[in-house]
Formats: sequence, C-alpha cells, structure tokens
Amino acid sequence: MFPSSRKERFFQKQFTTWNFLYKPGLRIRGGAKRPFDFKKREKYNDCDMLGSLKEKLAETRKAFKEKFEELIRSAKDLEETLEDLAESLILADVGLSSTEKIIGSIREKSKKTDSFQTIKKTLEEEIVKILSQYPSSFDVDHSQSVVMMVGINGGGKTTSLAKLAYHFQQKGRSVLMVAADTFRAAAQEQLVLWGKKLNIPVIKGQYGADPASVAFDAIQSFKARSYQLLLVDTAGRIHTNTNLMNELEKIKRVISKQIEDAPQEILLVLDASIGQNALIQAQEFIKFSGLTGIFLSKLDGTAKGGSVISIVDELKLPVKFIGIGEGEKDMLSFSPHNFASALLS
Ligand SMILES: Nc1nc2c(ncn2[C@@H]2O[C@H](COP(=O)(O)OP(=O)(O)O)[C@@H](O)[C@H]2O)c(=O)[nH]1
Ligand SMILES: [Mg+2]
Repeated sequence: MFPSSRKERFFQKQFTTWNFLYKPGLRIRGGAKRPFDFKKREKYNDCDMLGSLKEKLAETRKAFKEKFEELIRSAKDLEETLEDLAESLILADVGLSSTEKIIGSIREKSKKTDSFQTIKKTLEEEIVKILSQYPSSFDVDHSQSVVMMVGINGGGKTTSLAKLAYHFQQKGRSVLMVAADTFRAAAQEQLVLWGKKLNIPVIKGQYGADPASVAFDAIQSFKARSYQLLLVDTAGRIHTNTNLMNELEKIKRVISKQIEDAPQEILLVLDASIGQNALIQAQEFIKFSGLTGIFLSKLDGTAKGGSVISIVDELKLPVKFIGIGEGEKDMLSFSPHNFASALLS
C-alpha cells in the first residue's frame, strides 16, 4: 500500500503528476475527482475538425489563398476586389449563379472605404448564409430509425453508408445494413465486406432479386431483433432512370408501411470531385420524393470544393455529411461555419 523504497516513491509521484496533468476525470492527490470538462472536449473536437477540413480542402483553398495574398498587398478599389473574388469563386467551382449572388450581396453590404479584411469577412458571412439555409439536423433519434442512401453508381453510396454505420456504432447504436442494390452482385459483396470489417450485420438478397423485397426482409429482421438503426444501400444505374426511380419509391413505400415515419432520412450521395457536374448527377434523383439532405463524398483532394455552395443553393437541400477519404472514419458532420472558415483562412 505504502511505497517502501525511494524508487517506488519516485514512480508513484510521477504517476500522480501524470494523472493530475493529463487525465481529467481520474483520481488525483487527496482523492478528489477532477470534473470532466465536456465543453473543453467539444472545443478540441471542433478544432480537430477544422484542422482536418483545412487539410482536406487544401486544393480548393489554393484558389483563394493566392488571390487573398495579392489583394492584401495591393490597394485595389471595391469593384476590382470584387472582380478578383468572383474569379476565385469560379476557380473553386462555386458556379456562376451562386458566385453572382454572393458578389451582389457583398457589393450591397460594403462601403468603398472598407478594408480587404472587412470585405473578406462579408464574403465568409455570405457563404455561411447560403450553406445554412436548410435545417441540417439528422433525424435518427427514434427507437427505430431508417436511413436510405440514393445516388448514381460510383458516387460513393456504399462507402458513405459504411461511414455512417461506423459513426453510429461508435455512439453505441445497434446498426443493421441492407444491400438493396441487387442489380450488381459486386455491390452487395462490397457491403458484406464492410459489414465484416466493422462487425455490423448485413442483409442481402439474391442477385437480381426485387430490391423492395430485400428491404422488406431487412425490416422484418430489424423489427424482430430490435436494432436501432437500419441503413439501406440502393442501386444507382443511370441508364434506366424511370425504372430506378420507381424502384426507389417502392423500397421507400415498403419501409414506411412497416415503420411509421420511416425512412426518416433519405440522403442523396453526390461526388464532390466532379464539382459542378454533381448538379447534373443530381437532376434525376431530385425528382425522387422525400430527399432530406446530401452526403457529399470525395471532398478530399479536389480543387472543386466550392461546388458545395452551389449544390446547396441550387438543389435547395442541406449538406449533412461530407466524405473526406475512403476509410470508415473519413466523414465529418457538415458545419457551414467550419467549412467557410476552412475555405477562406
Ligand atoms: N477519396 C475518396 N474516395 C471515396 C470517398 N467516398 C467513396 N470513395 C470511393 O469512391 C469509389 C466508389 O464508391 P462506392 O461507395 O462504391 O460508390 P457507389 O457505387 O455509389 O456505392 C470507391 O472506390 C470508394 O472508395 C471519399 O469521401 N473520398
Ligand atoms: Mg454501391
């Protein structure tokens, strides 16, 4: 109990000091317990997110960084500054109509004598304003919640679904995944592999089976075994769009017949690496009723990250999550403030 030798006394002292300094929540000298500072912890997480977002957006940030440095050095008038900012926005793939909207608002709000820093602040506010137009909460707090992922092949549906599964598994939810993309055998296998990796059960059907019947079976298991979250992966073949849309509607109907108010979330997965073309990808899917938001995949390593702004602006849907890599941890909840700040700082 009591340290007998000098050596033991030394180690105990080191250990106590270490606890005291680095382990809030553990016992310290005198037996008192340090309260856990959740606010501080959240703040750290926020900084971490901002840091990793900045790193992943490096390519897109270049368009602004170089222009900003030039604008700080030179003494350009308001119109010239706005012209330069418009050029940077277009280069970052913000798109013409959203760029015009942003520049128009800055022009209205700025005085000729405003410093570049003031104009830059207004730019950031305008971007945040566009990005936070639609509610971005994620409605999965029911005893049984269902999330459906839709979007074209290769957009990142299956990977993004696995990221969500991992995220909620880490939060202590019991998760079930269903591979309702029966059109390609490989697509189902891909989800089965994710299931093995993450230790999350996967329901799949026969190759070519009716995806709605696979969804029906999944809902039965989901209810019988009282899972809390069901994630539904769907097909994304683009050449037979009407069929695909009917198929998605049918899956949705089967789900809502079995569980009231479900699916609570239907996310359209869009590939940010193709920038403005993501809007073309979205065209057919936007007709599909009940979309609740966007999962924007592949924001890492692209110079077209500014497209997020026009995607929200034109599709009139919130971005709820972003994908920043191929691993299960490479996902962030979307924060308009963090995004704008990472883009412009
Ligand atoms: N770099 C990167 N690659 C991603 C991301 N999300 C998905 N991918 C990759 O994009 C490819 C297509 O993804 P997949 O989930 O199969 O798309 P699906 O056909 O819509 O289901 C795969 O090679 C994924 O690893 C991301 O956020 N960043
Ligand atoms: Mg897939």
